[in-house]
Amino acid sequence: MINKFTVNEIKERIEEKLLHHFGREAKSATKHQIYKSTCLVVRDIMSELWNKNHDLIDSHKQKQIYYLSMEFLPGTSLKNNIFNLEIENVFKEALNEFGENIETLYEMEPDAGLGNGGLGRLASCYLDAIATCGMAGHGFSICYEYGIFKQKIKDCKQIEEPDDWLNLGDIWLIPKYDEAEEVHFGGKLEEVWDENGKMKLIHRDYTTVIGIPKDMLITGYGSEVVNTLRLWKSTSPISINMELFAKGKYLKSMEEKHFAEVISKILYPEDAHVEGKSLRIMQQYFFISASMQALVKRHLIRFGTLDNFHEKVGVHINDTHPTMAIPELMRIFLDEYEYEWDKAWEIVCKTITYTNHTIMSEALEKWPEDLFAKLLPRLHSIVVEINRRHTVMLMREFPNNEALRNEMAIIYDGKLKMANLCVAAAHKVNGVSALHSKIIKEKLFNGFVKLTPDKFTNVTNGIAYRRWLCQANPKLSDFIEELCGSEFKYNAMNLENLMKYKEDSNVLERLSIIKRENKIRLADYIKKHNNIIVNPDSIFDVQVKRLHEYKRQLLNLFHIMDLYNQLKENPNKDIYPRTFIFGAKAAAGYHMAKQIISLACHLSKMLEDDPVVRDRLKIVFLENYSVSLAELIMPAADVSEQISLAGKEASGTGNMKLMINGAITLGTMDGANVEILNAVGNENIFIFGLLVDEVEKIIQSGIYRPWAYCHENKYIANIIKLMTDGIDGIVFGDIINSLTAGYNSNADQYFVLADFDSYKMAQEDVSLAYQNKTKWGQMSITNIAKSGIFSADRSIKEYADKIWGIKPIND
Ligand code: 26W
Repeated sequence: MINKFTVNEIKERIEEKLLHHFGREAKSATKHQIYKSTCLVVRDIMSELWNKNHDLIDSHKQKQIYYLSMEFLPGTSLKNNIFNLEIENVFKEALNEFGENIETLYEMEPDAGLGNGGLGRLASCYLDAIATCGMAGHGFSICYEYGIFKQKIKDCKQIEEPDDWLNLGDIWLIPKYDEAEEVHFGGKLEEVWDENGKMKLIHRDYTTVIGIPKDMLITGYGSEVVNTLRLWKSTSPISINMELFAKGKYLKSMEEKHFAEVISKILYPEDAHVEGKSLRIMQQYFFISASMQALVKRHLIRFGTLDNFHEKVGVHINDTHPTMAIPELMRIFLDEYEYEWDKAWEIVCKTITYTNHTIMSEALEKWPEDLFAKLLPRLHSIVVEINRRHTVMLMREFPNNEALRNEMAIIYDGKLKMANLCVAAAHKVNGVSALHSKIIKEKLFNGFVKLTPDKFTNVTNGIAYRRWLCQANPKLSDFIEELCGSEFKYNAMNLENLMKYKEDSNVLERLSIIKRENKIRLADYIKKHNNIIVNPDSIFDVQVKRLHEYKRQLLNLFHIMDLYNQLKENPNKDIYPRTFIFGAKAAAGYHMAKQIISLACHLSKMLEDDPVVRDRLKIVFLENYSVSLAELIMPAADVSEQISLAGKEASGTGNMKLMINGAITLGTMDGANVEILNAVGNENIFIFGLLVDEVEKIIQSGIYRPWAYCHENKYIANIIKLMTDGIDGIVFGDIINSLTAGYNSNADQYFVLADFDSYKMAQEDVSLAYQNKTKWGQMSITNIAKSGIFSADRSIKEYADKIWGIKPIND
């Protein structure tokens, strides 16, 4: 257990920070100063723990895991750290004595939004769980100066604004200037023969970029282990070229500095879509090279040799974005420590593990070889050699299957295929849900499975459920504690004790009151931000996630347009009131996604302007969906929309956050929805839509004719007509075209029209079920009770066991 502090101690510590950092006493300090001082006190407490367990780790010389990810989405830290350290009460009181409310301070903190969506948030949930489980595991990423853009909706269109989170957010970052690393770009390779007749490659004329670590300390719940998320900021060794400056070439004199600083300037707001951009390659290499050099140095200090590197260090690759860790470690072993290829390769393979997060072909990284070679000549030469050896092996194993060999190649058709490099090198590869892991084994990596079946495994995603339940939904969390005790905060499986109350009408009533209070809290936010008054007794039907066609926000909108058409045809139609809540950012260059946002917003206006429908149907599009906004939305949801085309959503994690807050899933047999169904049973979820195999069959046979639906299905025909006539005066031609265009075989790629009927029926079931209060309450409590398996603590224990081979520090 963590050291307990008295209110006075905390007060004194805050006063000390105010005085020494801001030259102020509490009575004259500004809110910002109090906020920052409070954060600094929490940071100190974490640092004290960090130092304590660092000594322990050093003395045990245990293996540590390094989780490499281009993205982390921590959201806010103050509330989370105070909760994890179980010191909220003393802070509350201490701040009270300064006349300050802790909640107000929580609200001041900007989100650290260094990620796009699921992949980044998962990385942050996992760091929380690693610390909670008492393990040594650290993150490495980039200290983006600008995180994921701030989304504004103006005239029903998405506008992107820069997110300068460091303004207040940097309070959590501890710069470590003396641990900076040099990273080299460009230049050329030269062959040099040494006196023993051995050829060495020398890298010359490169540009140097400096990586400066900014460390964020990571706490776990009820744990003394504090780990590190190391974020690298790029800078230049030369701030100004004085020679050029003296010649009056002012811009040129600062070119090198700009080149270096642009690397960590901004997060690519691209989700599940890659473009072969040189800045992205530089970002990847920058943080990988700095991280690997730092790891190797640290290992040498601890052990004096690299021979046991893989026994003490595990490097985990979060999707392919950090793949360069493989050739970069090879480079360090070969060039800097003069290892032989085979020995180096063996150690590297035993060090690397890899998680795949998507099978969408547009999201699989394939770098143009010429670009890669130009930016990273030494790494390129190493990948060429890895590929040469890989090809020899493939020739031996599959002599008669050229197609398979090409598919499995690391370099093919002028491209570096990063996923294949990962699978070739990693000793463990996993997918993120049972279904997804099955698909990667049967499809994407089938050739590799034939060679090394044991390499492949599954770890179903999980969430830092204390953030999503205890912190985001204190009323529900307190009620669970009242019923079942606090054990569920340590072991999520204990939520299952709630099943005892499934028939208890008082408990169900209390749950529905809590839900209503959370809906009112969200309704207040909606009133303030969207100026829409929503009815807390309507069904809150929620779809919050990145905007992507495969996630099918459009199918949701189709259903709403259908309801609208029905109400217009028969104003007396009995439709149970619904509030459809959307939150979604679209990648700035993703035209169709932006059109869909626009459609949602215009539809929202059209419904609101229509007195016949507005009390029964509402759309609320909440701008700037983020971790903090999610914390407000999840507790208020009745229905969780998880309606991706089967086979496309690797796992989903929003589905788990909504489930634990008592929302009922309306979903396809995709990703972790399948496991949610297994956990709660058929009667506590609404499943619809084509199955993976059915989708596959339709695609294979080439029989899909989306435009036929426009003639044969009157509901679809009416929706298309509505969109053609104009919604709030706008005709959404591109959307209509994308679904039905001519005889284009790509039309309706994600089977919106094929799944429409089935979705519509499931939605009718939802409306009916909701009107039976007891039944709905029982469904809801079952969902909460069965959500324990989706705890990130469970996922992390599986990673530790099956993939990383690590144990808690104190074991
Ligand atoms: C810029 C290229 C790019 C490509 C892919 C950026 C980001 C990606 C990610 C793989 C997208 C992503 O976030 N995938 C999601 O990962 C979650 C965590 O495993 C899963 O729950 C989601 O289903 C998956 O879409």
